[in-house]
Amino acid sequence: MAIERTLILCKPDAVARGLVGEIVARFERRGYVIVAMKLVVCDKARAERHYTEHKGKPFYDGLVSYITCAPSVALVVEGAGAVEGCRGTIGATDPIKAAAGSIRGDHAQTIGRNLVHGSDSPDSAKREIPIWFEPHEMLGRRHDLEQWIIST
Ligand code: IDP
Ligand code: MG
Repeated sequence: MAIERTLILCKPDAVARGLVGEIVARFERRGYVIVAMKLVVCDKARAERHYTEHKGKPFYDGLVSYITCAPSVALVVEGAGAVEGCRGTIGATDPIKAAAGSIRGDHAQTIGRNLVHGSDSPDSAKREIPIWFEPHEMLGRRHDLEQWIIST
C-alpha cells in the first residue's frame, strides 16, 4: 500500500464547536502522522480555488461564505492509503448517511455543516495540498521515522 498524503480541514464549525482535538485524535489513533498543521482563516480566493469543482452548484456560494467566515484548522496527514482511509474516518458527505463511528456520523447533523474536508483521491490531494501549504510548512516523509520511534 502506497504511503500517501491527504489534505484534511477541520472546517469553521469544527473549530467553533471545540472539536478540533477530537477530530485530529481520530486520525492520530488510526496511525496516520501529521506532517503539517495550522489555524487559518481561508480567504475568498483560496476558497474558490479549493472548491473549484463545485462552482455553479446551488450550494457553492453558501459553501464559500461558510469556509471563509471563521478559522479552519488545515492539516496534511500521511500514511498507507491515507486518502481513502481518511475519507472512511470522516464518513459520508451527508451526516445523515454517515456511518456511526465516523466523525460525521458521530458529531454532525447536516450536509452544510459537516465538520471536515478530506481529499477524495490522490490527484485531488496533490492539487489541494499546495492551495493550503507552502513546501517549507510541511515536514519530509515521516512514516518511517514514526515506525522506528514507536517500535524500537
Ligand atoms: P465531501 O466534502 O464529502 O468531499 P463534496 O461533494 O466534495 O463532499 O462537497 C464539498 C462540500 O460541499 C461538502 O463537504 C459540504 O460541506 C458541501 N455540500 C455538498 N453538497 C451539499 C449540498 O447539497 N448542500 C449543502 N452543502 C453541500
Ligand atoms: Mg469533496
